Amino acid sequence: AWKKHSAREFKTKEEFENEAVRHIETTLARSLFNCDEAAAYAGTALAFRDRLVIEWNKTQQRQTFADQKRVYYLSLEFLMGRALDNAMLNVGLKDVAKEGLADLGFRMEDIISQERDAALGNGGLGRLAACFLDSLASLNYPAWGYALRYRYGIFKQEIVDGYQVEVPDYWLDFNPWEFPRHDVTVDINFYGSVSQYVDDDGKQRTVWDNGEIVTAVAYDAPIPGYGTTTTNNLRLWSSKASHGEFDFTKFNSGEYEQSVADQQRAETISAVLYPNDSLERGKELRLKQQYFWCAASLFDIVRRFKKSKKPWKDFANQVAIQLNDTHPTLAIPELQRILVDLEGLGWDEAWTIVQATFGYTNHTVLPEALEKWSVPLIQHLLPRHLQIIYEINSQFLQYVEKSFPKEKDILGRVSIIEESQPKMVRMAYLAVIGSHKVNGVAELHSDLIKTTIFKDFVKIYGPDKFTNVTNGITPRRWLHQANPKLSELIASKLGGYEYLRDLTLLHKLEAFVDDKDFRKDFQAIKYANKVRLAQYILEHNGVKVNPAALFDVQVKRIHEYKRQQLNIFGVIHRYLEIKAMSAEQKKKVQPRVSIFGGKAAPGYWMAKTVIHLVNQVGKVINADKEVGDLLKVVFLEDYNVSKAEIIVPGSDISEHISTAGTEASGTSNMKFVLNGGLVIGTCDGANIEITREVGEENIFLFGNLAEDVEDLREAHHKQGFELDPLLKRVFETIRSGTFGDAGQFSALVDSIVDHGDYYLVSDDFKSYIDTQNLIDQSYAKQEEWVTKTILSVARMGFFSSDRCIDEYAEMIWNIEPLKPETNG
Ligand code: 26M
Repeated sequence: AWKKHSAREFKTKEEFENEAVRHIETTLARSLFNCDEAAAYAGTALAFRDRLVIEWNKTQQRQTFADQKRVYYLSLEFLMGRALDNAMLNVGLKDVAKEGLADLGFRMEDIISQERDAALGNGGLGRLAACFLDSLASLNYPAWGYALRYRYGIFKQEIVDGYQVEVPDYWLDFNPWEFPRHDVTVDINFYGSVSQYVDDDGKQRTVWDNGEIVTAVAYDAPIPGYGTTTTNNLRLWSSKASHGEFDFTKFNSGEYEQSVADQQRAETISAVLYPNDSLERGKELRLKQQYFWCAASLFDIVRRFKKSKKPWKDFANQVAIQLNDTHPTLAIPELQRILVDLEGLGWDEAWTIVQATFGYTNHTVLPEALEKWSVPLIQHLLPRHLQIIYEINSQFLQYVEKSFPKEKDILGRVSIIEESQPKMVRMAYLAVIGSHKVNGVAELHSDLIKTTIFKDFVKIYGPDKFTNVTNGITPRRWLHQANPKLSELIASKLGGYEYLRDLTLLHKLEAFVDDKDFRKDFQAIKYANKVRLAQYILEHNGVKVNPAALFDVQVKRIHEYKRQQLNIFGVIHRYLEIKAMSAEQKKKVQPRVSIFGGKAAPGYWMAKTVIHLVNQVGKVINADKEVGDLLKVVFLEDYNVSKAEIIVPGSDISEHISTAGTEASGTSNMKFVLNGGLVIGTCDGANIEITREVGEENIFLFGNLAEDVEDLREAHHKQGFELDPLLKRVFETIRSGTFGDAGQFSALVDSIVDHGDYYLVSDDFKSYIDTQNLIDQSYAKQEEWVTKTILSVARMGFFSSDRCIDEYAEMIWNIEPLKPETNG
């Protein structure tokens, strides 16, 4: 009797309306008389959710019975954005829903924009994890994501008087996409003590207990694939006091306040996403988050494995765990602890399993971003794990000593423990030692980690432990969803949407590069997307921009290494040039709109100064009648995934201008090109591979190369350097107070003039300006420009996250897809 599910299928708009209305009236208990956009969103979301849930259950059942290897992606961040549009497109019934909503008096865009972004991430690393989930499901890989269910995601950015102000992002008011699993809980231990005893078999055993216990509760979200019924799971852990709401023993004995305080203390663990994306600050709560999440996830994974009744030696044939950066590195000593202390395996046997299970992805070479935790802090919070880390280190160092008996210094260099005051645990080294594969995220980056931070480890383990998997993006969200008109035009030429499942098929577009109608349509779509972006800018910034101008976009986290300062100094230079022109000369200027967006970490003063400068420069230039439409400058508030979906399709040129060797990959560069924009960039990260794919005539590269950066910095230090004269003029303008009190910007200017210009802004300035001028000339030749953009789109197939996931699956995880049964 329980064999059949009662799937609420709908195929027609009438059936969709029935489902949506049923949810509005019964699930939400609302009368249709006051059905507003929020209610219409809820009804639509719940109707599609029903569809997903059925497939989700089936997928999980199928994966359990199939008895094959699964991959678990451990990431503290999943920057998912909105779910409804994605769900509608994946189920394939967006048009049906659109007609149904129209009958009910609503426009699809308005309904979609009711949803709050799931903003559980900072930037590139978190968005990559989200693209990976989409690809894993679309390619039918059995995969789960594990993260924390933050009550507050990345803060909302408000710009007040030109300054960034952080506002909390409480996103859980109404979230139809998550399912609380109050029956799936794990008790997590902190602090306490370690003791030893001899068990019944005479074996020496270690126990860790008597600490503080916090309970992890699972919340699951369905991850639907595109063009398949496979629906994977994203499991988010929420923390709560282990004794439930509050402790009644304490309550009854008058310790009510303490009881509530305990409850809050527990809930604090999953309360908020840390908003840094580079600087490591060593806060205890952050370490608690990491352990809480790693321990809950591993318990869950091991519990699932144990249900299969397989011997432990099969563990790594059933389980692959990928560490997204070093944030989940504690999973390594945790699995070793489970195997040795709880399951009674021998150390070596356990360690073999651990190494075979984990893979580690590195996302940065910036020294200030490499995670380190103080030994006393770990000793206090996780005493057993510290012992295990020391044992791992001791065995590793013995091995190194044996292999390199003559090298005195190597042991100190590669030790997991840095002999500083206090001692520190180097998490990246632990991650390398505990994994069977380590990968970088673009070719240059993967080469760099082998010659810099992990150089000694390449010697110790050999080069095969280190590999590259160049990042990718999902074409479903970043083309089909964000740019439906372009996606449709491409489908009309390629004979359908199959290219969304195999992006290399885009190469067939090259055949249409001279097709007049196609070019016209392609250009018209770009223009329409720019009109939409112009409307957005008018609404949110009150600045009227001309959609025929060249739209120049730099949207990403604000960081000195990403060099938004280079961009805004370039804008000031452009302004000065225009101001010096005669009316005749001005006629030849290519009008431009400079668009900035991105969040600064709340404690990162230099980054906040850059935001302030951009806003001040915009205020002056936008009001200058002599400049008019020739130059406009806007800073778009609160850049996030759903805003990227509007901004990316509306760009002509986007800036990816990090100091060479600092940006591991970059992924928005791929999104912009896929949407018919071109790139101005340095020879850094994935820009290099984009150049290889689209051809160097279709990208605007400039600046010094990674291999020269070190020497330039040294030269700055030893003999000082001559400031670029054009940049000097820019600084003089700032100092003269043109953009308000110059004191506000002195730290920024001084970092270049007086403090060695670590990010080589001055060294690259001339080359940047020249390249921007080249772009103006190139854009003026519209036919050539359109050719460049079409060819570029046609050549972007490589950058699908599907390719990327297939590479991980084959090289690192050794897993196979599990295809759902297909009908007919
Ligand atoms: C660290 C400590 C405490 C709190 C937060 C952090 C932290 C959080 C996120 C550190 C780094 C974080 O992300 C870094 C990141 O986004 N890296 C980017 O990863 C992308 C995907 O691989 C690359 O494309 C980018 O080049 C890289 O900067």
